[in-house]
Amino acid sequence: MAVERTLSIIKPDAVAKNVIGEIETRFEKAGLKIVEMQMKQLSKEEAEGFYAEHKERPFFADLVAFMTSGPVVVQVLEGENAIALNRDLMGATNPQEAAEGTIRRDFAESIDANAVHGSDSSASAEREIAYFFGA
Ligand code: RTP
Ligand code: MG
Repeated sequence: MAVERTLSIIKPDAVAKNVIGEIETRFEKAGLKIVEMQMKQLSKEEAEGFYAEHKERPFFADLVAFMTSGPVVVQVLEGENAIALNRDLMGATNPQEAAEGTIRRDFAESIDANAVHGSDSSASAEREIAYFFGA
């Protein structure tokens, strides 16, 4: 398996719940290394651009409103199979469907406030890392 990089976001609900450290510990214990990290308040334009693939979806306005509702931690995780491994650690989009022991099962409130984002493919990872951190 190849060493990969993936874009991770700790979303406003998890930051507000004071569980940044607990979430980072999950990544580190699974062997993922945090190689870039920034806490920031996303602007409406930044959130819209980041989730541009969803702009025609009915939940887009709510998603952008949520992602700009408070600070987030934007970061790059690196490790073997990092993209799929991060998605496994996160769990399903809807926390009610997320497997036991996943971040969303343990820390998320709802499908909107679902604690974390992770790139869903190598193409997404490349685009999303460049979006926040440059090439
Ligand atoms: P993310 O991009 O945030 O890592 O989440 P994901 O891949 O698991 O889910 P995705 O399909 O990319 O959707 C992005 C975010 O939009 C919200 N969503 N709401 N109400 C709905 O049916 C619905 N579907 C998606 C979620 O907050 C999801 O994380
Ligand atoms: Mg997604």
